[in-house]
Amino acid sequence: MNKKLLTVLLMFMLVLIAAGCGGNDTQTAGQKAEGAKYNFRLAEQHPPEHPCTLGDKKFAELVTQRTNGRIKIDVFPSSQLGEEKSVIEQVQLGAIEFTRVSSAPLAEFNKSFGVYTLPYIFDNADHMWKYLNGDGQTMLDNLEKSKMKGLAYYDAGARSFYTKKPVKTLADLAGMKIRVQQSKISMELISALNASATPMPSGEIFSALQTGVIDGAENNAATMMVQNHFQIAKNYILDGHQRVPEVLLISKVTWDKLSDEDKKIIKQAAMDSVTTQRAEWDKFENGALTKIKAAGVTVTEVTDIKPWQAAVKPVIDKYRAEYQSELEAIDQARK
Ligand code: BDP
Repeated sequence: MNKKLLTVLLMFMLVLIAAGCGGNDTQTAGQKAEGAKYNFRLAEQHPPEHPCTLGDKKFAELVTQRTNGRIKIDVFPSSQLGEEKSVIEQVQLGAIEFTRVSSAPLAEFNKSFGVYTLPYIFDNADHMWKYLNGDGQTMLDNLEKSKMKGLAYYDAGARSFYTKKPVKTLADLAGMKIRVQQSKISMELISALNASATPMPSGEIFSALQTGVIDGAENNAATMMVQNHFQIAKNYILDGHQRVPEVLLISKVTWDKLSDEDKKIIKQAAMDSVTTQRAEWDKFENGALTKIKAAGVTVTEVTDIKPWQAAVKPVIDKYRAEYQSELEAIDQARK
């Protein structure tokens, strides 16, 4: 083979190699290629065994399967890519392509999600899912205004208080410093219960409980267990004050780059992963409650929830006008 031909052949091979492993995004500018290759990241706050992470992984697996390996999504659990608020900011910029976050911090970026932080608006999981699968879907689409696109909801059960000192009644909460999500309405809810709201990222709760910066926090049993909070907060009162759904989302920067075909695959895979997350959720949440009881946590059922609902009613009243259309649709979903 002569030298010239060899050089041409070598150059051709180099071009082929470059096209095959061109980093995150191998499509040329402006081209919404059906066949573009991508390697995306998904930020998850929970550890690998948590139902949310299992849902994320199912989603990633379906996308890879349905694109024959053309789109790869790596799930980064345990807050490896940062806490929720900072992850959302990075998703807005397109620096992180996907995340699963709680609606509460999301509300600071898109106000309508604040409706999910209002207390006792859903009677149970069925009521919530009826809304999420109906009008709740429009809220996912409206995230585009905030440089994101909601793909699907995941379950997060109901949030209840866990404390170092026993809380048997509403009055026992008075004066306690309670960690809340970084959300305005959640803070007002705590104040309405005469406790003192201390917002902080989830990853700081364990040491804040240990050092006495806070007297308690509130969450579902799954989070209380996976974050080891049950080792310090030995009292759990099942008041179920909020049902704050999780949201799986994609950066609008990323979304806009995708071909219509890829958009369809991604949306459908996200919706299909909900079945996995919800099935895992039910098992995991029940198991977590059993485990924390076995670990010596006193679990108190609330026999009469009315005084709790009455105490936080001013919070709903304050926001009723702002969330009128969402609240009406939530009421409708009860029928
Ligand atoms: C859990 C959510 C998680 C939140 C956490 C919190 O799954 O996304 O970060 O609550 O309280 O239930 O911050």
